[in-house]
Amino acid sequence: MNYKEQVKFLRERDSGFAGAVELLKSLRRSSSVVVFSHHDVDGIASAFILQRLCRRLGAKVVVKLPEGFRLLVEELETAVRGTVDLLLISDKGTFASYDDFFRKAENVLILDHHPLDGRPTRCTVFNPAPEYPLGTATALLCHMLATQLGPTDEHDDLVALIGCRGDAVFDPVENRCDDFARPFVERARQLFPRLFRTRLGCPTMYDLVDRRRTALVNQITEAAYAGTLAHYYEAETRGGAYGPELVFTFLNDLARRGENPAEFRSLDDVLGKLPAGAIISRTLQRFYLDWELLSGRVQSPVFLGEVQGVGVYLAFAKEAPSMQSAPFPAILPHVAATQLEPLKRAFGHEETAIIVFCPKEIGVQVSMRGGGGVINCGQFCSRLAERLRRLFPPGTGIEGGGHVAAAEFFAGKSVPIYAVMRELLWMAEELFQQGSGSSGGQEPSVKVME
Ligand SMILES: [Mn+2]
Repeated sequence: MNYKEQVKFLRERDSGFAGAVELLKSLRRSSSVVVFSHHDVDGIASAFILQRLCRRLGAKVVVKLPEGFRLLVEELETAVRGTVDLLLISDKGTFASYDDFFRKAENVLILDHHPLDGRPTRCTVFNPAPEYPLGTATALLCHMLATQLGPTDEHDDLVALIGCRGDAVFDPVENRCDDFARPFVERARQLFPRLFRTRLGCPTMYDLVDRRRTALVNQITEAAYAGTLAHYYEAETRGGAYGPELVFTFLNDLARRGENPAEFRSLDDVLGKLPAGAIISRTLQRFYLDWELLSGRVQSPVFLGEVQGVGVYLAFAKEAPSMQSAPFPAILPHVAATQLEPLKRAFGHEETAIIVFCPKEIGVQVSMRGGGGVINCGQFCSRLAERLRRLFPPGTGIEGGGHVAAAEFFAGKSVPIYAVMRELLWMAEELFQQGSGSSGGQEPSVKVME
């Protein structure tokens, strides 16, 4: 099936997709739309595609990229006085509580690829996660809608590709691609062969297996990722732009500049000549320095045990100084993930998983990566949150969840470090005793993820 056929198939067979198309089609010239999208690369890419789509359909659109995963009612209240015709929530989870937002909007459309958290009944939901648990990004879902309601251009294509790369849907260096995204990624490869070409060079945060090679699309996506952190760096000096908005502005400026992305040969071609690109470039240099610093801190994780051939390791380390107040896995867990391959090779495991225990100024962040599909990182983190919530009063900011191979846990400052570590080690022991990462217990819901 090629991409066009896949979109047609979804239009005919997927009620969520069809519902989303109908809602967007009903937009009029006077319609007001507010888009709330996730602050990460995929979320920003989604917002870019949705804003252009809504404008093409004639609507007035406002984009918001607040930090954090779940859209909070206070954020909505502040952004929307009165009501809007359409509230679009992209890449921010599928929460049953989003049904409450109808008091601020005539219609609510959720575009998402995370495991469902309850079932919203009033919202229109396009989320293929139950059928395709791996392998898509919200930016791709947005691109599919834009394709159905067409026309799109090469900047929609480029940005959707960046969103997919940001969420590890494909890897040009390892030549890997998840099934659901394959038609789109293959089309993009034809359109932008230079972005996919493997080159020797400094590995990016996305080059986890072969640390000698990379590709331009990985470099662009890493620059965008670093850009989302800009306010943590610039805050120290001159109160710089909020990172996610900086990246969003940059993508729009790049589209306005009108060069064909197929012509890009280097990161400088992409970032150069634009003011926002210069700030992203500067942020990227700071990001590289922090990466160096943190590489030293996660060099020898502790071996905890093995489950069905999966070696489980624990790294205990501090985040970079500028990232102490970031309520998400800013840099350290990404650095730690580069240890998965070397540990596998050095100690002869079939697969590896790494748990990153990271006390910060604002609380404890635990991140989990890898697991080879045997250990479910998302389940592990949501259970850890569940256990700690039983021990501490509500309002202590304990949340956890995520995907099979990448998940997060967070507990606020009032939860002591030792309590999180104790529960974590108990859970690790249970994991080794059961000998399986996914058996037993009912599935708690998913609360936090990237
Ligand atoms: Mn995403």
